[in-house]
Amino acid sequence: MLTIYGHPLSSYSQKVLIALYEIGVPFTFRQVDLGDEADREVMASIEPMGLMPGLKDTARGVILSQSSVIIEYVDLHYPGELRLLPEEPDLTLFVRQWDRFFDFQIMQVTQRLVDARLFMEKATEEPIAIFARERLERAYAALDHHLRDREWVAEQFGLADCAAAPSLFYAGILNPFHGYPALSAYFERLLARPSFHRARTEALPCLKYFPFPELIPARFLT
Ligand SMILES: N[C@@H](CCC(=O)N[C@@H](CS)C(=O)NCC(=O)O)C(=O)O
Repeated sequence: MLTIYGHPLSSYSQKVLIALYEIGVPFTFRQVDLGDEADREVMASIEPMGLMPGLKDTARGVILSQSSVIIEYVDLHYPGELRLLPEEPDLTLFVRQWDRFFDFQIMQVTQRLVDARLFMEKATEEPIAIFARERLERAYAALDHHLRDREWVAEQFGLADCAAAPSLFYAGILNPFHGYPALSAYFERLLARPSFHRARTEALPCLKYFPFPELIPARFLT
């Protein structure tokens, strides 16, 4: 009934996979290779820019993109025991706010470092990398403060934590969490979460394509 289009290495795809594993809903994963023209067309038929992930729900005739929207959709129509968005509207806003924080302040900034390495000359890469690392440090400080007395971003594990896991995984490889004890402890809790462990394990064969292989800690390679 549900098909997720994405790639195991893609952070936004992982975010959705983590959510679906948490919810416990059955689905098919259709791996998309954006280097392949036919697959690019498939993705463009789901998301206007051809970005992953996407969702098709044949039972309800729904096609959706945007990781957060997909997760909200599945949480609403195929709820599991653990709800990833709170019932209470004000609490939902709080969770959405932090979900966007991880997407915009962690993942997008990390993506700049990756794009600069992949697509730019060394002389152009360097100033972009300095700026991106400064942004990450600011975001880490904000998260460290927020997570001082919390197990998860909100009262219980939810949407924002699904966004946090892959974005912090990649950000932490490029710019480790030195000097942020609450953030480091939170990241260890995310690593121990079975849903994230499963998504990471599925991505292992592709991790060699990450453009900073020398920075990947050994414990992430098994
Ligand atoms: N806001 C989107 C971001 C989607 C996105 O940037 N996906 C990346 C993969 S992680 C992508 O498809 N990149 C391919 C490209 O930029 O051409 C979401 O939350 O789903």
